[in-house]
Amino acid sequence: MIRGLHPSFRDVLARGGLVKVAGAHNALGAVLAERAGFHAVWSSSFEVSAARCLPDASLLTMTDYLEAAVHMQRAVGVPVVADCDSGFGNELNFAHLVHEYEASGITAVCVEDKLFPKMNSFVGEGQRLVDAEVFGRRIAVAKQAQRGEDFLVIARTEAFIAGLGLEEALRRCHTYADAGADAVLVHSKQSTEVEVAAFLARWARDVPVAVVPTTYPAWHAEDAHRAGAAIVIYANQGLRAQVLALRHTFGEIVRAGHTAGVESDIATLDDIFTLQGLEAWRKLSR
Ligand code: SPV
Ligand code: MG
Repeated sequence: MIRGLHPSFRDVLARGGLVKVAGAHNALGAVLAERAGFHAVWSSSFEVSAARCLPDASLLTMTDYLEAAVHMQRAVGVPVVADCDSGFGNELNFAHLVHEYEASGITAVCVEDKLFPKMNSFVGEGQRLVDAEVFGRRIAVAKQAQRGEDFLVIARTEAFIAGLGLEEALRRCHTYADAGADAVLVHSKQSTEVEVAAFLARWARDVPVAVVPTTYPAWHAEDAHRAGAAIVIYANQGLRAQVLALRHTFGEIVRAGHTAGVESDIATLDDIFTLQGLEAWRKLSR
């Protein structure tokens, strides 16, 4: 059942408190994230690519990512934050993506300052970034392109991922905030939160900061909030959980020759019917 109106991501941020976001790649994952209590869903380029067994390397098109984000947004009553990679090109592509996502009911996009085509942040070394001023101009164009007040643009820096250090991460985020970014996302692949916490300790702007604790999993959300983060994104844990669950279940069925041994580890059909919103659909034909 297509859900009704959802709040914008800006509304959710304005409520105050830490905004917890879970990554997903389809409507079912988004619904499960919402039901678990997440305030928003991250339409993850990593997950959307992995769901097609492709690397997160700018192989899919903006249309592919938009379609995935829209499927998620239609299924949930919380806002979807659309991961738009490095913006699919130059400032014209930034304007186009804002037009398309906003017109499709998505209220927040995130663009990162890596060169197109990009590679996932956790793959290898030598990530290369767009010049900060060029990226700042793209952010300004993205902000000019939105039609409504509500639409929110998150500017993500990959300065730490590229090994450029704290001063460069700060310089870039100041440039993007000056250009009109509504929030910044500071990504890191360190095994602790130290790098990101150092950024937060120096960030004095009235522009919310998002963090993605993938490689520093022990950082408690409330500690991230106390350190100054406004948004915490659990970008890919759902996908990784699904891989282990499927591998276990399929392996057991092949091994045992029947499904009795996995029944208690898998959802009931009634559970799936509920997630499908079956009751509401059945009422339509009564
Ligand atoms: C994603 O989930 O696609 C992200 C976060 O952009 S990361 O995979 O950590 O780059
Ligand atoms: Mg991504």
